[in-house]
Amino acid sequence: MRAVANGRLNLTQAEAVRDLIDAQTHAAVRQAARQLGGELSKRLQPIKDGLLEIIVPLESSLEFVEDDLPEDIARDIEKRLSTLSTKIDEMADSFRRGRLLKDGLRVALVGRPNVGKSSLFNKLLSSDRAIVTEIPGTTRDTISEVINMEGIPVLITDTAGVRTSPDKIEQLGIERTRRAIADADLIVVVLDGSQPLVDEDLEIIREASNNHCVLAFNKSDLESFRSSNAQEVADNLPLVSVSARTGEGLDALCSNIIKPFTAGYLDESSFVITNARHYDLLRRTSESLQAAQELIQENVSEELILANLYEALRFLGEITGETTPEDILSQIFSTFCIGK
Ligand SMILES: Nc1nc2c(ncn2[C@@H]2O[C@H](COP(=O)(O)OP(=O)(O)OP(=O)(O)O)[C@@H](O)[C@H]2O)c(=O)[nH]1
Ligand SMILES: [Mg+2]
Repeated sequence: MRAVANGRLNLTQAEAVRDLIDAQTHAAVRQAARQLGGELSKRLQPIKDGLLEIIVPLESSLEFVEDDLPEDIARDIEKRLSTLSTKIDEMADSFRRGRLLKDGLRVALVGRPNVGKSSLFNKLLSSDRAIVTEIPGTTRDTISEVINMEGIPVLITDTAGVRTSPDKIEQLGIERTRRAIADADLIVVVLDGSQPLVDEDLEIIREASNNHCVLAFNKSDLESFRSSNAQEVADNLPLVSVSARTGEGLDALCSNIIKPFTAGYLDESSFVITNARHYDLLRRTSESLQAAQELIQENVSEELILANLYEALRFLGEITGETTPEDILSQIFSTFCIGK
């Protein structure tokens, strides 16, 4: 990390320091460290250079050519712009995973009383955080803890079992369960697989299936366990058999929890955009590049095309906080010979 050693950080590196402090998992630390090492700026540089290589001939043609851009040059510029915007779009798209690494997911464990939500919660945390008893209605208040699922920080919430209860405290707890359901990115409906499903289970499944959800058939260690009875009620929902007692099926549960959000692209080694400001500027860069491409196709004057290209450069410069349009201009004319 030479950039740190010589004591000067650019904007993205300063942002990385903040991310490093906030990081909740090793994967988030790794991404922040890469950004601190200047990786984002290094990845942006060839794109900026590529843009300058388009801007310079366009500027010179503005000065020396009276007519429209020659057809072959226009097609060449169009091709280069499309390559650059593909690169930008790839970087911007990585924000989906980057946001996940940084902000994580909210997952609520929901179900009838006594199905084993708190037991599962404790097993996932590897600690006896929540009270577990054989008495239905044990959990009164929601409790949340962050756990690491394949590099993603997951805020997992144990909730009060859902049922109609005359008990005032339990009713308040169930209200909080409803709030946790509303806040969750995904709901794990916990079911007691050692018993036939009842109407309340079906009602909870129906409600949860409006959101991302996974059905966890718990107590797979018991003789009377059967997960098959759920298939007809929810044949399109992901379903896992688990035992909070033995820990069986927990890995499968975790991978089903993160699957809808990672869509199979969990590549630890790839660099990702983790910052909403960077994402926003990349999107805007891409829009400017697309606008420039359309103008070239329409044979519009070079000035208008250039305006979009300068705008794209400015957005990229804003990411690292290094460049202003004036700097870029003087840079162009000092480092490129345009044949004057
Ligand atoms: N055999 C077996 N028993 C379990 C398992 N998970 C939970 N239990 C038992 O089921 C009972 C209820 O467990 P809890 O974790 O308190 O259930 P809960 O869903 O949190 O219940 P409420 O807080 O009342 O809504 C306890 O006696 C647990 O020991 C399991 O995987 N296997
Ligand atoms: Mg409980």
